[in-house]
Amino acid sequence: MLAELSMILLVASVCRGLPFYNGFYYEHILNNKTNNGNGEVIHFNGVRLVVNTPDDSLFGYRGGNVTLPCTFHYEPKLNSTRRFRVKWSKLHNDNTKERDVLVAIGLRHRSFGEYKGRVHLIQNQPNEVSMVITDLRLEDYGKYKCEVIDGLEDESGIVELELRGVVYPYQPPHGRYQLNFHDAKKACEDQDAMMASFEQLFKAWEEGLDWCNAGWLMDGTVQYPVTLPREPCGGKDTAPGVRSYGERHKHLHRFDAFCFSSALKGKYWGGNSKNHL
Ligand SMILES: *[C@@H]1O[C@H](CO)[C@@H](O)[C@H](O)[C@H]1NC(C)=O
Ligand SMILES: *[C@@H]1O[C@H](CO)[C@@H](O)[C@H](O)[C@H]1NC(C)=O
Ligand SMILES: CC(=O)N[C@H]1CO[C@H](CO)[C@@H](O)[C@@H]1O
Repeated sequence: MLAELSMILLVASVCRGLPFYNGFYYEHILNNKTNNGNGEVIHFNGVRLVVNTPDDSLFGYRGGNVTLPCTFHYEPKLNSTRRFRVKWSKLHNDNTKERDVLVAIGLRHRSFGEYKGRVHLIQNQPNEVSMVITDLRLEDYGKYKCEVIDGLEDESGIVELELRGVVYPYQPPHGRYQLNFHDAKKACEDQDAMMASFEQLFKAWEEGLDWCNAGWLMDGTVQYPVTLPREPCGGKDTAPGVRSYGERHKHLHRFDAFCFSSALKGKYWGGNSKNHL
């Protein structure tokens, strides 16, 4: 009876320690973690898994390739190699949701959604799990999470990818402030571009973009960049900066648009908006 009870406790406490069940994880627990008999899993030699990613953003061009670096090591160093699983995911712009990009276990790997066939791992060293994205798309910019999972631990690092490109204001031929959010998004896409993010507009402002008409951004806000404060542009006595009208009604309110376009070095895809620059 006592033996039976301790058996149940053991199983219960082992299960409680698992964030999720899959065969892979469980196998490691059984083989690579010791059990002190009280149903408590002891950390294998106090080994810590460390994942390294670069602090600085990486830059790519649409149509180009980019490598998102990621390596890991154990502290203290292990004498033998361990099996691990790698998962790359993309964080949503508000950092809450994630989307799977690539999952690899040993030599098997799988890519997902719009990344299918465009991503692969490179492992030039045993502990490298960098990911290459080929044929970069405008929507690929953002934060990627490199997650290494083994029986002991699950650690991750973040890599930020930016696309080099041009932000430009767009106003349709029939005049100013004609576009609701959805029209603006489509107008950018029709020019082989995408609606700009706030970060992209801010960067363009830092590089000197000055435009007096307010335009939609990807996050549903309406803003405009002012480098030289002046009377018809919000007032002479105001500070230069990106001015915001805040979030606007996506159907009812009408403004211009800020679009973002990127191309391999030497090419320029600006659509018909060159007139406006
Ligand atoms: C990107 O990588 C693919 C496959 O490795 C290669 O065929 C292509 O030429 C590369 N593109 C550029 C722009 O380097
Ligand atoms: C690795 O090997 C060295 C010497 O061979 C040994 O002292 C050390 O404890 C080993 N480390 C681990 C984590 O097994
Ligand atoms: C089942 C399993 O993956 N066991 C691993 C336990 O750890 C040793 C090295 O520490 C690996 O060689 C085994 O493959």
